[in-house]
Amino acid sequence: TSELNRLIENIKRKLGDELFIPGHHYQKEEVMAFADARGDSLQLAQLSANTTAKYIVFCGVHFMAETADILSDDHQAVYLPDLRAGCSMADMADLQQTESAWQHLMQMFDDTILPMTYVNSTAAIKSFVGKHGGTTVTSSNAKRVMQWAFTQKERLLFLPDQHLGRNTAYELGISLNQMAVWDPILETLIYEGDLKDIKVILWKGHCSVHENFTEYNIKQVREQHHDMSIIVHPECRREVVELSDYNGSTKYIIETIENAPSGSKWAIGTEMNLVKRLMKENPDKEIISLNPHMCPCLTMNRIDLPHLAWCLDSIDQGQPINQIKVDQDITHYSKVALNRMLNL
Ligand code: CIZ
Ligand code: SF4
Repeated sequence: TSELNRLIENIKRKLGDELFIPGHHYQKEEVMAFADARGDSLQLAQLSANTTAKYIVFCGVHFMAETADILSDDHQAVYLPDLRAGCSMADMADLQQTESAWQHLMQMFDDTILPMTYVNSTAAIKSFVGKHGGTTVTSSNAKRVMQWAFTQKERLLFLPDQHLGRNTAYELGISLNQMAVWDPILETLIYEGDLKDIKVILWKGHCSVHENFTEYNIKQVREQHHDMSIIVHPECRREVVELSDYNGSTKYIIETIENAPSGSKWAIGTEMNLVKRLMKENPDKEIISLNPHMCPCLTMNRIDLPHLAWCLDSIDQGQPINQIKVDQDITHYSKVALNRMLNL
């Protein structure tokens, strides 16, 4: 390990400003130690677009590296240290399924739907959405963007995270019986009641990390720690968000914990590496994971020291591996969707 550390340090020193290493909040500590910036997926993609670095070695998952490639210039290249670092949520909506769903839904609802996608989705889905007048959203701006979307069309198709979609719509005053779920495997719309009442169609996808926080976990914390506040990410199920004290994006969770009074107690419902880091950086507060099993994101954790070293070494040797290059047409329409959001 110390050898790998030295190798990485040497390459970083040698490449200087030519190299930029963004590190997502869910990355392991051993990787984060070498990150030039920390952030959520969109912040990191925007930082990648603003740096002049030639090599962007993205420590995060595949869709984030794609977004960095989409927003950065032609003379920059984005690399992902381990190509197996995907995202199970993003994988729950592929282009073929989405096009087929769109055909069905357009027949059912005429031309009254606007598609929107959480940034946690493949570039192909962002591009589909961009082509059809829609936009991307993040967990920080989901409410504002959804409000805008309703000025465009009567109803929305929200990809790929049903929970962020449901939680956001609910907070905007849309009731659960005005929401339907599209099941891409069965190719059916799951709903009760009258089609014309439906305002939001939720894609049946979820985050396999955030789905692990349950009502039972909340009950346990309430019983065992009477003065503890519970804060969760809106990728958690509606029931869990409902029973929590606070919910919001990664940025919101970090800021809330950092600004909380010394001695305050928190159970956090989000990815393990971030919870661990918050524990370490806020020793004056009592912090636990809402789920005692901690909930790591397995694909985020595939980026480790050996993969980072391997990737940097390949760049140093002049034969870079694992470049993430989004095709031109997809880049164009993904940018349309991303810019609609960024300009709001
Ligand atoms: O769950 C994730 O992967 C999140 C919150 C990503 C991001 O930074 O938007
Ligand atoms: Fe995907 Fe969930 Fe992992 Fe984020 S935490 S990368 S949404 S599986």
